[in-house]
Amino acid sequence: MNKMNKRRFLALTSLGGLAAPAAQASVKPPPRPGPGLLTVSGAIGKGNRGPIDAALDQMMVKHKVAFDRAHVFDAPALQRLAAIQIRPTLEYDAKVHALSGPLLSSVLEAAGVASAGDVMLTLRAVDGYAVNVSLTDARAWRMIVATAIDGQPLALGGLGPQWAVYEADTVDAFKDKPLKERFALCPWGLYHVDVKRG
Ligand SMILES: Nc1nc2c(c(=O)[nH]1)N[C@H]1C(S)=C(S)[C@@H](COP(=O)(O)O)O[C@H]1N2
Ligand SMILES: [Mo]
Repeated sequence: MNKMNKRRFLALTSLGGLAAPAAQASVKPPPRPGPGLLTVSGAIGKGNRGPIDAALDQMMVKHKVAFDRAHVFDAPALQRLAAIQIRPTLEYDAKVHALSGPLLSSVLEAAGVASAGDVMLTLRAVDGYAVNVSLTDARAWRMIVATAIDGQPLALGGLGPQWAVYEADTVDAFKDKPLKERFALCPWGLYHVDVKRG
């Protein structure tokens, strides 16, 4: 028995007498969730975190984000949603790349956003860039929350950890625009979505 295990064993036995194997298994801590990568607030379901913390939620405070509860997705939570793949020509290198991740509408559904009626979204990125799109448009454009490019996870410092993006080449609203004008509504480094009902 190593030092840590011994300490834990002593703690267990002092709390509950000689712990049976089943009792020991039941006190095993749950797997530590990964870092929150995407926070959805506003007109959501019951959420999985409380209000914005004025002291510790520094980036959101700087970006003037406010909420009394929110739904935070870590990487496994995003991976659990059905992923789709799109193949847009990107403006950065004029090449086709494979981008994959859940539909933005699937992410919102998982956060308990009711799809009926007018829903406006603010998609906010780590550099403060933010755009407003309606859920109706996001659906029509098949906007995804991309988490991988060409099979590699998107990185913070590149286009990640998430990129809200569509296949501009095949979407009527964008396909005839010059490449440099197709992705203005696609924040890379997406980390927050605010949901408003009209
Ligand atoms: N996070 C973030 N996403 C962004 C932008 C940005 O400044 N920050 N610019 C938008 C605009 S206006 C365009 S045209 C494209 C390309 O801009 P970029 O060269 O700044 O990536 O990305 C869009 N997504
Ligand atoms: Mo732009």
